[in-house]
Amino acid sequence: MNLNREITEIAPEYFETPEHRGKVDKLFYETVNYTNNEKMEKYCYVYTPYGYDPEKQYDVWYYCHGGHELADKYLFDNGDRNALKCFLDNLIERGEIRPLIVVAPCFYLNNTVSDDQDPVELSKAYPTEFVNSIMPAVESRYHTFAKSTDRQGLRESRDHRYISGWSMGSSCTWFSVMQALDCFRHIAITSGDCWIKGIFGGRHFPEETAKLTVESIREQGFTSEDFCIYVETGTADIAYPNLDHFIPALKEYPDVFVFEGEKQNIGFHLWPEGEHHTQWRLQYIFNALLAYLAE
Ligand code: FER
Repeated sequence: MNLNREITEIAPEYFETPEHRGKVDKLFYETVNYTNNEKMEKYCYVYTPYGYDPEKQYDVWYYCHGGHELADKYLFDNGDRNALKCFLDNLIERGEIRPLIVVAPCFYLNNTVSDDQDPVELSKAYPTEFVNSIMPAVESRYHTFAKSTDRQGLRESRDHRYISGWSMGSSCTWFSVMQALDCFRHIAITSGDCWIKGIFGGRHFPEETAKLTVESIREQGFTSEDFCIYVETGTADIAYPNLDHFIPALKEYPDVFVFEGEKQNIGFHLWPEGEHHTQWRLQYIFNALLAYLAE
């Protein structure tokens, strides 16, 4: 892991179809609609690397999509026209990252985009589904380091779990940090701030947002040694002012966020001119993967 790894553009060859390709499955799971407590079936997408061997254990990386879009465009198996899958295949084939499982979950009810649901409530509810339904569905079906998929099993295997998000998926990720840090150690935030104080709260209330984030981590019994977080956006991205206010406010709490030195647990990276759209999204996640997984 290198939280200070220099950001690099994705070279064109990573978009070429490699010889050895992984697979993407659509995995259905039971969950509960958080608005009315009724049972609901949903799905997520699961990438398994080329040569996936159910006898071996794999790290697992979750990557949550943004607002007004769905997991369906993040990971799919359609030749190799899926950019994320294509560069995962290439990174693994070249031995640049170790083989792992990558999951694209969906935070919308019924896997359907909706403007009726409040984005803050949706992302606040996400960690419950994530830990109670998504992780158990994935990690009982595929071989990760979880010996069981109850909370205890997820807790004991947290060192092998990475969670990440894009845009509103980053709001889901911040809420997951605040509610379920016992279930994962590695966090990657791309272009999204923490919405505990409302939409764009990281910009409007940076000190309070930082304080609430830190308090929730302390209340869960964790310090800076128990997790790490890689944050990335671009200077022309709408998330930039939000993160640029919020992240520096975390510097007030060196027991939880260490920005440099041997015990560093947070890295903040800015792409000059980086914007809030798909091409940049891919650059951001490519670099987050390498920061954590480069061999
Ligand atoms: C942010 C900037 C933009 C953010 C989310 C968005 C969670 C989402 C925008 C959209 O869905 O259109 O800082 O943080």
